[in-house]
This record gives sequence, C-alpha cells and structure tokens, in this order.
Amino acid sequence: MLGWPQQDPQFYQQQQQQMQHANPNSQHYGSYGQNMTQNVHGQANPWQSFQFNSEDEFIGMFQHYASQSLGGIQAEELCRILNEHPSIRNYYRVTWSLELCKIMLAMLDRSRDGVMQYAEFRELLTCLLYWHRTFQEYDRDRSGFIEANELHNIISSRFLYRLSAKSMTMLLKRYSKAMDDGRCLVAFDDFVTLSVRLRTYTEAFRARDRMQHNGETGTCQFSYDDFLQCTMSL
Ligand SMILES: [Ca+2]
Repeated sequence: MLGWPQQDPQFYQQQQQQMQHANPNSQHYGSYGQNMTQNVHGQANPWQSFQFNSEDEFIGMFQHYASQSLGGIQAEELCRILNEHPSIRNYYRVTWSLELCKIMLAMLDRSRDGVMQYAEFRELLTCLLYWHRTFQEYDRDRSGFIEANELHNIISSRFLYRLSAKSMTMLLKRYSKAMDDGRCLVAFDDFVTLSVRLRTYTEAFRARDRMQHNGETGTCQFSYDDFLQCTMSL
C-alpha cells in the first residue's frame, strides 16, 4: 500500500519473538530499551498527560483523524494531531515536521502497512512522553535545547546504548548545531529523530544477528534489498 516497503510478515513476527527473548544486557548492544520499558510502561500514560478525561476520549480524538477505510492515520494526520490538538501541542511546544512524522510512523508500524493503527499511535505517544521527560531533565532552563555532551550522557547512561567514541562523535555532529559561543545544541525534534533511528536500526540489526548466529555476535549480513528496506523506510 502506498509504495511502502513490504516485509515478509512471518519474518517480522519471528523478529519480534526474537527480540522478546533477547538478553537485555547484551555485550554487543548494551541494554538499550530496558530502561524505557521500566520507566514508561505503567507510569507514563498519554491520555492523562494530555489531559483527556478517559482513554475513550483519547481514542475518540484519534478516530476523528483516522480514515475509516484504512483503519488508522498516515503521517499527514499524525502531523496534524501533534501540531493542532491544543493540549498535545501545548505539551511539547514544538512544530512537528511531516518528515519526522513519517519516521515516527515507520518506527512503530508493526503491521508494516504504512498506516498507524491506534495501538501503534498509543505506543508512539508513550515513547514520546518518555523522550520528552528525559530531554526536559537535561534542558533545565527550558530553552528547548540540550548541549551535545548531555546528549552523549543520555545515549550512553540513560538509553544504555553501547557506541564507540567514533560513532558517538558522528552522532553528536549530525544531530547538533554549533553556536557562535562555541556550544553545540540539540533541539527536541532532532533528539526524537536520533532516538527513533538509533532504536529502529539497532533492533533491525540485532534481530538479524540473532537469527543468523543463534546468539549475538555484534555482526550480521544484509542483502542489498533488505538493507534498503531497513534504511529507506526511516
Ligand atoms: Ca500499522
């Protein structure tokens, strides 16, 4: 549908099962995601955070934007919800780009149909709450920016990714902006883009490693087509 790269659903299901049994403290991949699972599920709740009276009311808002024939929303509608809905817009106080909405939709498109169903939408907003809270902890003056060295701390000490110094330097350069006073600043939407890509690529790579090696080795093989499907969808 809509030119979306289709992945074999059986492969995807297998990938999900593999991830559920993945060692949370991997020698090769750190323990990324574990912290988020502990902190987000049960604590952050999108409908309460955005001051809806009930989850039903929140679902009603989603359905208002959703296409009945598709059974969900596409990136354009996701963008409209984040930018137009007063309490959600007020919460984040950023302008969400269509490009970032496409990336976020792709990250959680579990059914690989290019459409965000309610469960995927709820998971995304839960994820965004966690990333926003994490970002705000470091953005103490509420300027909407954090410093590049704080991004370094979040990736390694909070998200628990295991990256080489070289990869980390590349990430900081790619996702921060150098200011005249010598500081390097990271905006919230760039932080979200980075968080989505890091998580999605790590999961895709790790799942292939496990399937190909019956364990984790920190390496895997991609066919050209599979590589394109993984990278070009984000
Ligand atoms: Ca979907």
